[in-house]
Amino acid sequence: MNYRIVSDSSSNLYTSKGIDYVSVPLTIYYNGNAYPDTAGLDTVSLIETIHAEKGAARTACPSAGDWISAFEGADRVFAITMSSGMSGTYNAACTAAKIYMEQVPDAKVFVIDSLSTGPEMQLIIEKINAWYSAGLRFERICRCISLYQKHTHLLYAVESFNNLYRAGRVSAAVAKLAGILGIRVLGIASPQGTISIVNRFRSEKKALQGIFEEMKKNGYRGGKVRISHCINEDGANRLSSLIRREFPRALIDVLPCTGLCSYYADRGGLIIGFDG
Ligand code: X90
Repeated sequence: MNYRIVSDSSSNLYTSKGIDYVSVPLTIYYNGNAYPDTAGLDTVSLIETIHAEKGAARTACPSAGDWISAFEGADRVFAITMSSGMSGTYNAACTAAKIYMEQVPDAKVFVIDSLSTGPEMQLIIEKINAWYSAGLRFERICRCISLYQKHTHLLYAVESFNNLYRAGRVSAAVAKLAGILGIRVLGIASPQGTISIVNRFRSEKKALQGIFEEMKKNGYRGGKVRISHCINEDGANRLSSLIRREFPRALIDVLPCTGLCSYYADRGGLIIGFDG
């Protein structure tokens, strides 16, 4: 049996160790150019350019055809998508799974709506890998993943909701919360996989403390934390230290956001996935 994990690029992972892994890019369109969110993208330079030019970009999710191409050659596929509450990528993956299973009758594709994005998708991908290495069968992993998702969470602290507002993903009222210089807004992925606001802070230091408090409120007890940052490695590292002060054995990993999450989390943004 040929197993594969396929996720859209909002997972921030272009590659992954373990089972065969393929990332399906979302695309950023800016100034008449298409920037697929692939390993070839210079994310930092694109984000800095959009900022410097005060420009507006738009994004598009992969098509069902893109997902099918990523499935090809595999008989057992775990397809992990960004929240269906935020993007059409989940619907595209479901259509692709249906077509692929008709075309390849022995193949099985399990589509997972992360109801989240970035680092929470990363946690799911790592878990599938761990269970696969432990020899669990496909159906068993599918059942276990649905249970695991009840124990993972996503928080984000951003300085701007501009791009999410432009894309119609947050209301004008929510966008205004982050509109004041220096203010950080802390949000959580709601159970429906949409943006929900938790609090506002006047400095990054307070925001980091706020993130940590919110993590504990959501059951964090020293387990896995995956932090993705948009041009803010310092902030991500400070959050790691804060967590380690209380939970010295915490399993923390810091990664830069790739294109899609960078564009929406915007400069300074932190996205945190954890289990608890
Ligand atoms: O289909 C598309 O073009 C993509 C649209 C995606 C819009 C949302 C991206 C969010 C990225 C920002 C904070 C995390 C919010 C997560 C809530 C579930 C990251």
